[in-house]
Amino acid sequence: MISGTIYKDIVAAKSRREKKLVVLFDPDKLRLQRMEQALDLAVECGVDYFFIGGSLVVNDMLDELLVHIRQRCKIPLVLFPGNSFQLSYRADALLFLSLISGRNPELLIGQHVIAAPFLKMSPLEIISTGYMLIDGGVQTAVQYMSNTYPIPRHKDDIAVCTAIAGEMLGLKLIYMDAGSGAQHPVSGQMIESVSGAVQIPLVVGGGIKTPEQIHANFGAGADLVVVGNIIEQDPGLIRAMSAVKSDFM
Ligand code: 1GP
Repeated sequence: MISGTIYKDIVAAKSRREKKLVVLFDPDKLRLQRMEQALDLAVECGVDYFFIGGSLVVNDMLDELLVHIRQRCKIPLVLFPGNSFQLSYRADALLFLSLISGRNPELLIGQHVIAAPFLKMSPLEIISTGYMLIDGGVQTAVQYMSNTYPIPRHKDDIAVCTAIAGEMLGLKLIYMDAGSGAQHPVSGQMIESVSGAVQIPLVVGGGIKTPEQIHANFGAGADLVVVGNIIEQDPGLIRAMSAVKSDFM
């Protein structure tokens, strides 16, 4: 893969109405045997990206994990960092997340200032992302760690205005996340409202468990869907989940 092309590829796919499936690996939650199975299936079934990160990473496994995956396959590795410690040159790109649903200045701009000199020197493709936490029915790790309130799940208008503001600020992606292990994923109605209001690509994740939910999210306007927990539990689902993309080609 030529470096610096991930965002361009995402935009090009969106213009062709193609959809992308993302598997999230949380370095702390990985069980090696299942990850091996997930990697094999991801390659076989054409998973588009791996996101790597978590709200709180306790083990110092990030570099090791990235090297291991890179040895096994060429699927682009995109850092999805919970904080400015989760950075590594061994990935291909980084979602430079601004938590625009919250009002915590550290996660809107503070950590970004700290990380900026490292990122400026790094070979990573930096993708500025408006990260919107949506209430998923349970208090998720990201909600606690970020010290922010999520957007209420039925307040589509707040989500729409937040996404529009993010786009106007020049952010390149909107990521609507109900949080890992959410009881209720982001609703189809909210996805539809937000995707209709912004031009930039839309990433949706949190609590998604079935190929049918992925199909519904793509149909509602998500350009990329992220699955994490459920793949950790049952990597075999990658096959049916990847197959959903062909309905949108
Ligand atoms: C969380 O969107 C991701 O940030 C994935 O969530 O682990 O619930 O699939 P799950």
